This record gives sequence, structure tokens and C-alpha cells, in this order.
Amino acid sequence: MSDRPVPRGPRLRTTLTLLAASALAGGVALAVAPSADAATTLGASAAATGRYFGTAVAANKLSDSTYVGILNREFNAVTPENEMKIDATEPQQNQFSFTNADRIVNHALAQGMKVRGHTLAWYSQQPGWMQSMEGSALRSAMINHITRVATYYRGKVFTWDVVNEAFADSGGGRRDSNLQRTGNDWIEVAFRTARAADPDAKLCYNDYNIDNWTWAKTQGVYNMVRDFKARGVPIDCVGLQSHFNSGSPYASNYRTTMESFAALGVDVQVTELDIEGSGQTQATTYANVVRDCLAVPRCNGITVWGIRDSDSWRASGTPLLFDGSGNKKAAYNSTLEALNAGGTTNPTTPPPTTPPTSPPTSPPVSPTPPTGTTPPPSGTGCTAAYTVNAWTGGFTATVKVSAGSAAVTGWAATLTLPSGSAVTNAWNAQATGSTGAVRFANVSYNGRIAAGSSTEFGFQGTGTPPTGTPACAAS
Ligand code: G2I
Repeated sequence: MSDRPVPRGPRLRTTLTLLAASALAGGVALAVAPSADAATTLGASAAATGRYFGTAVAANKLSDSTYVGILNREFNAVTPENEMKIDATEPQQNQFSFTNADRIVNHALAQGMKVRGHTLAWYSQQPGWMQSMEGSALRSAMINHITRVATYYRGKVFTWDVVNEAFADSGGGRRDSNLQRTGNDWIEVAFRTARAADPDAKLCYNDYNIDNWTWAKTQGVYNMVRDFKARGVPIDCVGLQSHFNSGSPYASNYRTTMESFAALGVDVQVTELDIEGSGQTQATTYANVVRDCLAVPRCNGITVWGIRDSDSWRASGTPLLFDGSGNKKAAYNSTLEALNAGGTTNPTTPPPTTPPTSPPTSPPVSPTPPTGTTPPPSGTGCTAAYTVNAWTGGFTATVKVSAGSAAVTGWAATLTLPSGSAVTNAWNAQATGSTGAVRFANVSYNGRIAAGSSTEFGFQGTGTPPTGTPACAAS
């Protein structure tokens, strides 16, 4: 038993005791025995306030029994450290590789852990083919990448880092990159594309050095999020990476940063926590971070960027909670103690598609229901169903092409755009025309659809989207 006061509400863990069959017969089914024991693992303790405590995981360490032992015991969320990055998931254009990411996702889901997806759009870790792209081709490739990866992990990833590290280290403005040079709207297009691909995932902007409220970079990101919320761009969350060291130390205004973002109507997550140092100094800083998150209801959880010091990208700074042998450090104990002290409850956050509390100044962007029809169970040929995600001045659309009772070996869907609108790019289909009636034909790898099966393609456009059911012709 703990000598702490018995906590209230969700801190009160209960033990359900099934009584003897005779008691059941007498109508007393269950006895609820309160237990005030402090949780003994990071994940269980965080869960008591509705939060998660996660770690970055590397697929090639899943064969290390010490590593996996700590992972399974302590954590209830994971972030693939490198395996969902663009170079890992799309090494050749339009050839997707999910093997290593799936190893982590499957392990996590089998253990009942949540998965944070990291990351869909980033200036770094781009595959060679993307590094050499620019302009509308790159914009189109980004949209395709986000669509394909977020669609693949729909239902498995609870939060995506949609855009990573898009702000410059100083000055509060954007970082130059090939993505930035496609146009300042690339970030909002990335978020809209991610929302269309996975309407249920929480969508985050993630960055480092946005922990200190007084820094220009923090203010730059804050202003972007405020603008996005005002215009109805679908952003749900800000990820504070929180890589702390002497050059970027933890500051006591960290809680102010969290509260300020939360006040804009987004959640905050501590996404890549590590704190260089050792001993009690490091332990105190870890506890401060935990207390700040627990004080802010919209702080969903904390992820540390690795398990043992030897697993860290900054191993020489010994910034994690376990030493190289897997022993708990002082920082582990202070973290668990701070979690066990409790705090505000993180409410079960509403699904991202819930309308915002204050109406955006531009039309809502939640995906509209498909206007097409579900393919009939019988009949040859093909049918097409259409989902659109529109904002002022543009849209992305997804079209599901389904075969009837016979396989098709080729298809084309036609949509008519309103006057003034134009298709700017398409993925998984070849567009003919860009205004008026636009025909989207299959590409080499998706022409064949088995009987009763379907495939999807997408396109992006300017102006207002087409309405009505696309016409579908099979060949
Ligand atoms: O740099 C620390 C983090 C900053 N925020 C974004 C995170 O995604 C980033 O993580 C680090 C990983 O911890 C490193 O493991 O990102 C680095 C760059 O993507 C990762 O390093 C890379 C090396 O650069 C590659 O040479 C190596 O092949 O790790 C790869 C896999 O070990």
C-alpha cells in the first residue's frame, strides 16, 4: 500500500473480484474493491489520467529481449523511430514498403499499445527521387505519399505527425526546403490530404525548439496554428519534440507553451522527449516535464525518444530513462513518481471530424460523405464512388472504382468540373483534360480489378469540386 492520499477519480484503480457462484445466485455479481496502490509502470500510471506514455522504437531492436522486455512492461504507445519516414515507406516513387513499419505496428497493436505515425511530410529523410523533385511534380508526389501511407495505416495509427520541422531555427519563419518552394500552402495541403485519407486520426504539426514560449520559432508555429484554426485547416495537435540539452534547455514557461497551444483548440503531445544530463538534475527536469503535461488537460501524453541511453540518437548525452544495461535511472523513478502524483484528466478527445467549437471563417473542411453509390452486388462493368475534401479555393478528391460481378481489366471514370475549376494533379490515375469533363483512366498497376473488389485514385484541384456520381466505364 502507498502512504499517499487515496487519489480521486481516474487515479482510483479498482480491482474486480468475482464472487463465488453462490453469491451470484443470490444476485450479488461483483464486488468492487478500491486499491490505492501506485502504478508501477510508466504506461499504467499515465493511463490513470487518460494519457499514454510512449517511446520511439526501432524495428531492428525488436529481436533484443532486454529492449522488448522493457518496451512491453513500461510503455503503452510507440512511435517508429525511422520506419515510417518518407525514405523508408516510398523508396522508389509509387513503390511503397511497409515491412519494417509493420513489424513495429503489429508488435504494438498485439500488446495493446497506441501507434504514433512519424512522419508524412518532411524536408529531411526524403528518398533520392523526391530530393530531386520540385514544383507541381513534388506537390503531387507529396499528396500521393500522404494519401497512400495514411490510407494504409487507417485504423492503426491514432496520431500522425503530418508535417515535421517546417520552421526555421531562428526568426520565426518557414524553413527553406523543396517542399516550401512548392508554395507556402504546402503545409495546409498536407493536413487536408491527411484528413481525407484518415478522417479519424489526430493530425499534428511536430517540431523541435518550440518548447520555450519566448522563442521566435515557437511564436511562428503558434501563429500558423492560430491561422489554421481560424480558416478551418484540419489540424488537431502540436507535437513538442522536447529534445532538451544545454543549448535548448527545459524552461519553466514550458507549461505556458502547452497552455497557449491548447487555448487555440488543439491538443499537445510531447513527442520526442530526451534530456541530456545525469543524476538528480536530469531526474528533476523529467519530473518537471511530466508535471507540466499533467497540469494541462489537452496534453495527451509523452513519448521518450528511445528506451536505453544506448538506444538514443544522442547516446553520449545519456538522455533517457534506462541505462545501457536496461536498469532504471533516477530519471525513471522521478518520472514515475510525478506520473503517480496525478494531475488533470485528459478527456477522451472528440474525434477530429467533430465540428470546431467556433466556426471557421471559410467553409468547413470535414470530408463530405460520398456522393457516389455503393456498387451493386451484381452486374458487370464498374461503378465509382466519390469523396471530396474542399476548402476555399481548392479540394482533394478520392474516387473508389469497383468492379461488379465480373473482373475488369481497365477502367475510366469521368467527372465534370464546374466552370472556373481545374484539376491540378492526379495520383493512381491518368487524367485527360483539366477543366470541364475530365477523364481519369487506370494506370499500369491498377487496371485490373477482381470481381467485387475496388481500387482508389485521387486528384487535387483549384476552385470548387465537381458534384454528382462519376461515370465509370470498364474495358
Ligand atoms: O534527430 C532526432 C529526431 C529529431 N526529430 C525528428 C526525428 O525523426 C529525429 O529522429 C532521428 C532518429 O532518432 C535517428 O535514428 O532522425 C534521424 C534522421 O532521420 C535518425 O538517424 C538516422 C541516420 O541519419 C541514418 O543514417 C540511419 O540510417 O537513422 C537511420 C537509421 O538508423
